[in-house]
Amino acid sequence: MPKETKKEGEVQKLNIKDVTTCPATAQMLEKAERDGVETAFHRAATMKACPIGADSACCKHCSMGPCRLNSKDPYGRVGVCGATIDTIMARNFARMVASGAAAHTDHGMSMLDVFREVVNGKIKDYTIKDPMKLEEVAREIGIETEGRETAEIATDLYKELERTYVQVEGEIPFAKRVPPKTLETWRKNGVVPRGAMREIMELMHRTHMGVDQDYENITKQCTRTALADGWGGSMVATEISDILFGTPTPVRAEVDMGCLKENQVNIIIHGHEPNLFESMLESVNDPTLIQAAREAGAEDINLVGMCCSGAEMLSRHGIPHAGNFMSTEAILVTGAVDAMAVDVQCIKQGLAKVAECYGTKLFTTNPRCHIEGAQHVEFHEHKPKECTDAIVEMAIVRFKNRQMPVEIPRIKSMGIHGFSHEYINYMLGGTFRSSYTPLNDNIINGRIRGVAGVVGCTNPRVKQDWVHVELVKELIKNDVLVVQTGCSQIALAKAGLYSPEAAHLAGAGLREVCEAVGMPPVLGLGSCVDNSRILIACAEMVRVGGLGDSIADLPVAGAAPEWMSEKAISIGHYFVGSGVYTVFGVTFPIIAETKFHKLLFEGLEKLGFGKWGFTADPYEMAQLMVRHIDGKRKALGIDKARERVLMDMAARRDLEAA
Ligand code: XCC
Repeated sequence: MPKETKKEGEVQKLNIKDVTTCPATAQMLEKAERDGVETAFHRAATMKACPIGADSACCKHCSMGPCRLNSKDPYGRVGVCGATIDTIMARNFARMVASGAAAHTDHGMSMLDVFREVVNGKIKDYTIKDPMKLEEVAREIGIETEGRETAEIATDLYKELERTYVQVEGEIPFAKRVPPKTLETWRKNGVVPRGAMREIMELMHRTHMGVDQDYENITKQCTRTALADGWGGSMVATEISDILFGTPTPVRAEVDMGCLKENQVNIIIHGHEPNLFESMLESVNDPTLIQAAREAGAEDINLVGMCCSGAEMLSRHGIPHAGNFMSTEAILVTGAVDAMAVDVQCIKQGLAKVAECYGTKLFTTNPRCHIEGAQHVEFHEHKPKECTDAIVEMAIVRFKNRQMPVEIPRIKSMGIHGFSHEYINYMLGGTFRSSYTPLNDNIINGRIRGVAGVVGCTNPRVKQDWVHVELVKELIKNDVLVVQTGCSQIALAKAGLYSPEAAHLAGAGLREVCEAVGMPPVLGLGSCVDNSRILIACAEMVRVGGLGDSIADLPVAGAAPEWMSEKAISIGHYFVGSGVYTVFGVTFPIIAETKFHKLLFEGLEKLGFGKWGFTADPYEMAQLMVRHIDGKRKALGIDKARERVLMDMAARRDLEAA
């Protein structure tokens, strides 16, 4: 990464245009450097990634090591215990999956805890906002709903979904949603999850020193654990959040740092669990607190989201979103943030220092996540407003005593968000015949070539947002409909791809569908746990028919072009386990051409699963995905239809030119 030399007492200067394509973040990085404030971008420039760790050629699971193998000669030696490179890499990879799955599962469990207490009447501040969805989910997993009270169904649903976590034998409840042929593949390979806790525990055990030392067998449990995340922990998080807080429907909303307002008390919520954010939404609308803000000289209270809880609230309520993972420190540099409240996951410890530099109050709220230097105000689901009211009050005090000049980038982008699986169903099929049939039909007739999920983080090792945006532009140009979640969704929203007008960037076929339905060519589904909406959409595409019998038959692909977290690896692996070709960017933590690498990139597909792919280049990534989609179209015998449409497209172009 090009950089200038650092003088004593100064922050390492970056070539900012090399590290981000987000203009607001760039503006704030320049200011940070003027102010002598360091961010993760600066630390990434001065801290070279460990080359041994990057290749996963290091084992530190016991104190006979840590053992370092040589990634240039991976089979040249083994660890002290005799562990081969394949065992070491498989164990490291599996532990990333275990950690990522644990994060989503613990999040889902928290949602289920709230649901239980709402159902038994102990929590009064939240209610069941979407009883229709409650019934649908209950019906799908075999709970009787006919003529029963919502409370009764909810009690049964709680008991049933609890099995997702604690069950020790059998299959998790949402296995019932998996297309039969995909489920058959899972059963044949012994990877149907029993309960998420059991799978994660067993994976941690098997990757302990001296237990599972066969990379293929480790991968099996790794797949089972990842599936327990996608079809378990994450899916429960999404479904329960929809039931409690409402299922998203399309909503216009603004994204980027320009959502901050100079004359208002600005409060940012950053993290993952929607209950904190929902309560904050109540607090900022409390007339007493609004009055207090006005008395302090503010025009109002401005609530804004970041990262995944932001993406979720953007989808569900149209709350403005200020930016993705690599902008969380940069936004504090505006000096305009009066409080940032965080809960769990993707909260950089570096936030504490930047917040201190600008006098921003940084609050941790979850017992799982304290940060040295941040003020902890614990959030209790039974009395949620105690925490969020207190944070608003302290934000007002900070507003009143703002010490520094405020600089807010005047950049924001309007788009449409909130495309849940349920709404896609309705949007494509209409009120009285809601169905995925039109989607499948348009794929079969070739207007839409296929569907791609582009998701995941941003990472200071690559130019922020650039890989996401270039990849998605390439895909839609090639008539691939893109669905998104998390920080990737925010990257594209900032780039303006969430407006229906962005349809002109799509190929003729996709453009036609978008214009007919009035939708953007890129659909945002929410946060990272909401990747489970993509799984449900895939299952629905199989169920509707015409595109094969299993998810592995569908002309679909996935990508996380700028991933950084272990959760991303778990997500990637549950898509692969479900039958989807999934391409990651940045770097892949496995040595190419080893046996374990071949298993992930080729072998799993032969067993009926999907497979992994890797390239850091967005154009090559698009090519890999489009080629895979075309291969699936060919196997389904619908490639001819596509050719016909291509001719139609050419004919239309001639017409347009005439
Ligand atoms: Fe985190 Fe979820 Fe990644 Fe963004 S996309 S950096 S995991 S906030 Ni979820």
